Amino acid sequence: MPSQSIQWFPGHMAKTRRLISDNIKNVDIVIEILDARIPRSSRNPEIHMLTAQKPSIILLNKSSLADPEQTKRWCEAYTEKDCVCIPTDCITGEGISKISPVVKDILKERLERYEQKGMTGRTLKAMVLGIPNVGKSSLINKICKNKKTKVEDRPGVTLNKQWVGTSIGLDLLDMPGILWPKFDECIVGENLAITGAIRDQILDAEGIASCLCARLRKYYPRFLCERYKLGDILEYSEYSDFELLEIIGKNRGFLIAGGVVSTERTAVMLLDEFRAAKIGRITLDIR
Ligand SMILES: Nc1nc2c(ncn2[C@@H]2O[C@H](COP(=O)(O)OP(=O)(O)OP(=O)(O)O)[C@@H](O)[C@H]2O)c(=O)[nH]1
Ligand SMILES: [Mg+2]
Repeated sequence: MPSQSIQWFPGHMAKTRRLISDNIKNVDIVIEILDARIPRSSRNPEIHMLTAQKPSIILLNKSSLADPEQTKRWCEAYTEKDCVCIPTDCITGEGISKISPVVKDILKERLERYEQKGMTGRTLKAMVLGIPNVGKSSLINKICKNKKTKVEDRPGVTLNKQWVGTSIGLDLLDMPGILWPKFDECIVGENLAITGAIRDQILDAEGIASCLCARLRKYYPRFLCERYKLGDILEYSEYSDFELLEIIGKNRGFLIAGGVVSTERTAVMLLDEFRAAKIGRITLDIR
């Protein structure tokens, strides 16, 4: 299970940080993509250091999987004087058409300067940053309406930088996902694991699914009880999160020899169903 003591910093994270610092001077703006289901846990605490205070916009992506009320609150919280935050979804297309006008508005003084110098029609350049698997490459494909970058449902697909031209006056730089060396709180690591930003192969599925049970019973008990036929959540107040996972497996008939519940299969199922929003539209960082 991820915890403060575990270092999530494989070699390519160091390479990605170098890639950011080497290329940041060539861009006008940073598009920081957060996962709308974990707007706090998916925010890189190092980002300001790495991006040298470039203008930025924040996208809360995968918004169709997140709790709409929470997305609204997080957007308001992240929209400040120098920062605009919009919810987006690369599957439904929500918010995608707002990106270009917002970027041009933030950079309007720069655009005016270019115009005064006779450099009209200069394409703006944006670096797309965010944690692994958050949808950086998907966003670029959606904007350029073409499958220019490789997309897969696992973290660590994009391994190098890639410039992609678009028809909206914006060149986009796809980048590998970035995590940071140490999480300040266990919750951050757990949320990143639950949503799929950390390779499942290095995780303990039952531990992570138990963390998900903890969040769901606390914040979305009705969704949890409805999906897994649990009745009233209060009946389980004496049960640990792992015991609750066992009950879910029992109700689903995930049994092995001797009538024992396969908590491993149950864990994988619960994480899959959460990631596909089958339990409901859920946000794990509650505001
Ligand atoms: N539901 C939903 N799925 C999305 C969205 N954006 C991306 N995905 C899915 O998330 C997975 C990862 O997408 P990618 O675009 O490869 O993510 P990435 O940030 O480029 O990932 P890395 O290159 O590994 O860092 C794919 O299965 C996408 O289809 C979204 O807005 N909504
Ligand atoms: Mg990618």
